[in-house]
Amino acid sequence: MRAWQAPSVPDVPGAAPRPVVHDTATGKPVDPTHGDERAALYVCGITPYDATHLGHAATYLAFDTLGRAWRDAGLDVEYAQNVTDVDDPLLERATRDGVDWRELATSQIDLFRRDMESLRILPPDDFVAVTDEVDRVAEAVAFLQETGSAYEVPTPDAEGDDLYFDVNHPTDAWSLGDESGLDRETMLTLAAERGGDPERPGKRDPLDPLLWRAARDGEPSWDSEIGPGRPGWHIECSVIAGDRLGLPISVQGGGSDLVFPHHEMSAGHAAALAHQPLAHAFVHTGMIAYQGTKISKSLGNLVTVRGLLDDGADPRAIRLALLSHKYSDDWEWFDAELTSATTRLATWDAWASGAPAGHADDAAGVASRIRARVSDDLDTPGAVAAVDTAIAGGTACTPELADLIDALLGIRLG
Ligand code: 5CA
Ligand code: ZN
Repeated sequence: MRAWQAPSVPDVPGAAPRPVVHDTATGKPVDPTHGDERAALYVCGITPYDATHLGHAATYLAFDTLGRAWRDAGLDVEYAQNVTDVDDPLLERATRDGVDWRELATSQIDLFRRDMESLRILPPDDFVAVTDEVDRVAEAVAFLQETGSAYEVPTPDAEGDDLYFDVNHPTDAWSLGDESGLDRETMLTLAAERGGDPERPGKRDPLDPLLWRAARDGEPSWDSEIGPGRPGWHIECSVIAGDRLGLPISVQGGGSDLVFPHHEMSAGHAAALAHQPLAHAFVHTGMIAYQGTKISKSLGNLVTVRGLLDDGADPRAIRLALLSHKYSDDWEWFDAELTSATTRLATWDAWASGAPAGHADDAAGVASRIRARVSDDLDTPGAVAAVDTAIAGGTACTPELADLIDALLGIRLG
């Protein structure tokens, strides 16, 4: 499906160091490309039933920064992102609001595209709706069934049976806990909170996740080689990442709410399908809270990108406010974040558009500090501080330095 309009990214002479990022699976900083000239990024996309909130924006901005850092280091980047355009939360919201689920998804995907464009987020090369991949998912589930990783759970209220993944079926490249490192009790709690069904009778293991939901009355379904139904959640990302990028990819990304079960199970499915690990690194953004709780569509404590823009915010100030926090931290949004980012942006703009007073010689040093900070686990607060320090110290903003700020931080000054 069509992604969104790419922002311009200046080419800047010289090259940044190769980025290292924190890998959740090993708990260590790694170069997830393993020294390759190609970097393959998959980021879990939205479930389109409500507007893009600041938590989404921060997550996609973190991986935008990684893409920019890779490009600046001279790598070829391939990027895929899904859209979960059929799933229980979307269907429930459509029913609640009395709208067609397809129309709800289409309108929210459009809004998301506009928000991403406003924030100058680099689009994925492949922006993939799950409803366009149902055949591929069914084919993958059929393969898992043939090879012993998938089994039927009796489903009296459906046409055919639901299919589940057997987390204990041995695979070469994954065993339960490899990605998240969590103990079983925590896994059971998180599975129940995050779309799993540990209580469902008839499963081999309470943690086994749904691969294929057999057709029910009143629910969307597709005919397929495994009968009529629709994809489970985790398998969509394993199939799309594998098909579009080839396994293993460099980075599987998303918010920390996806560590378990989503990324753990996606890794399990990928291993069972391809005898390969899903990714060299699993990179997770922290959760942004508002009014004391994680911002969430289901909780309703939303600060939306659209709302801030409609109130007159400069999209660059939203970007700068988010970049002033470390991507992997959990933090809380206060309205004052935007005020201070707007003030900082005005100072930066005046610096870039003023007469080039100050020491031009130092500009190259500032550029390498920004590059060093961003490639060190996307330390954008460090990069922002490097610009602040340069301004305070009287360094001139050369056109090359302004281009580097644009290329890495996505903020065009002046
Ligand atoms: N469609 C699935 C992924 S396959 C999904 O989680 N969709 S989502 O719309 O709920 O979230 C989209 C992305 O935003 C995910 O990477 C999620 O981890 C991230 N996200 C959601 N809420 C927050 C938050 N409060 N702070 C930071 N990131 C968040
Ligand atoms: Zn996903």
